[in-house]
Amino acid sequence: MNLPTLDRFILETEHAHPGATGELSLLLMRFGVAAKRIARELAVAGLRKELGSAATTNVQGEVQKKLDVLANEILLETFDYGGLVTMAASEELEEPFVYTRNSEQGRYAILFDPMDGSSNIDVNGTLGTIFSIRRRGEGGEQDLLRSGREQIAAGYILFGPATLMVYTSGDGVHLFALDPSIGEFLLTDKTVRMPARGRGFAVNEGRSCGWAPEVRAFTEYLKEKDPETGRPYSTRYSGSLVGDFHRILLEGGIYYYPVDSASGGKPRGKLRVLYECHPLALLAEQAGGRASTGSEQVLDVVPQALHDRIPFAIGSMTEVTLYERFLRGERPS
Ligand code: FDP
Repeated sequence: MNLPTLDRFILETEHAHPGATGELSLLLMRFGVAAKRIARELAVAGLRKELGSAATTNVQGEVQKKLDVLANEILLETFDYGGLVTMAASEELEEPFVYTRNSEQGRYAILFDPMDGSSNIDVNGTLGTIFSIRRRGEGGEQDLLRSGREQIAAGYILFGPATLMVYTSGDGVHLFALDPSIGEFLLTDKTVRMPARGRGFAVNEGRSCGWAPEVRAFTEYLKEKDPETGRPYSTRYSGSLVGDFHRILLEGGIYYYPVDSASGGKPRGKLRVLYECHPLALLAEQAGGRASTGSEQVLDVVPQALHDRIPFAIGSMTEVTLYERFLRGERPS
């Protein structure tokens, strides 16, 4: 089977848009290169004893794993040449990294979570990298504090049994799998559509003591037996947002990480707006799904600071809409 490579697909898509400069294509292709480098590091990390903590914490006080740091370095280095990117914001960096030698001609800023699902690193579980591409502004960090609708492309790399790259540049969501024998990502699914409803939900229910009663009620509803409405749902929670989102993209359902007010919880939500929620929300909407804080569409959220967090629900239109209804205190009759 002669599947198009990532580069060929990106270039052909670019040619379908007269006037395209080709710069976005180059950026997307670079994420593909970074993905291959990170995948290789992950494959040998256990053998090289590169698992475990790095003895440092990130800006959010979370212990960094060696691979968090390594993936971050690979991504930063990948965009250090070519002159396109002026600024990179990362979960692992307190402030954006400025590419000084690109400052004149660069027209883009990139944002990423280099290693999502870090708790899976030491157990050979699913991991991901989430990324977003925006136009640069003139005002440094402040210019990144904008709505998710200003993203020009977003995607993720999923490191599982196969390495996948999934992206959108506003023209549908496309899925590629890495063929390690030739070192190329090949197109496996074009214009993926998320099912309008699913049968699974992904949430850390062990933390339900800290949730609002409305979130608990929603979860109980999913677990009730009612074959007519396809309940009970099945729980599918991997500890990796990218892994859980990918399942939902293909099979439908909902992932949620609500406000957790219990001690040791996340009173504002756990997931970061700019480099986790916005990019996945763009992918979800492009695939026909929905992403919500419970009261607002995620793409409309304008963060106040680089590492802001929000409560987050993402997935099929049916389940996310239902989640919003529960949070408003409504219940299906
Ligand atoms: P992690 O902190 O391990 O990187 O991005 C945050 C995230 O993982 C998601 O990937 C994951 O869904 C969630 O947090 C897991 O958090 P809990 O351990 O609190 O469930």
